[in-house]
Amino acid sequence: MKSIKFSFGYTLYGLAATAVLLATSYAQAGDMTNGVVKRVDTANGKLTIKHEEIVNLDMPGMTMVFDLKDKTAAGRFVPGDAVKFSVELEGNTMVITQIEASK
Ligand SMILES: [Cu+2]
Repeated sequence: MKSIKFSFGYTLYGLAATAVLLATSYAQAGDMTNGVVKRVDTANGKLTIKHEEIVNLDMPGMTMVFDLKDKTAAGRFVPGDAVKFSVELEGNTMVITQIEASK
């Protein structure tokens, strides 16, 4: 009886871990934010973007500077470009992990 209870608990733990993994990958894949590039800083790999609400970070729309995970990506854009991007928190810094021109 004791071993049955133990394995049931282990199964629940496994399900919870799976749910967390699914939630994490959903947030990464689904949360693209629309914005317009306002300033390009290729020297530091940063973009100033006027962005819509960032759902996964619970941030309302505003204009702000973002770090880019791939700093060379800054050179692909010029002010006025409409973009779609994903932002994640790395420590205390918000980092754009994915960005593309929107059609
Ligand atoms: Cu913001």
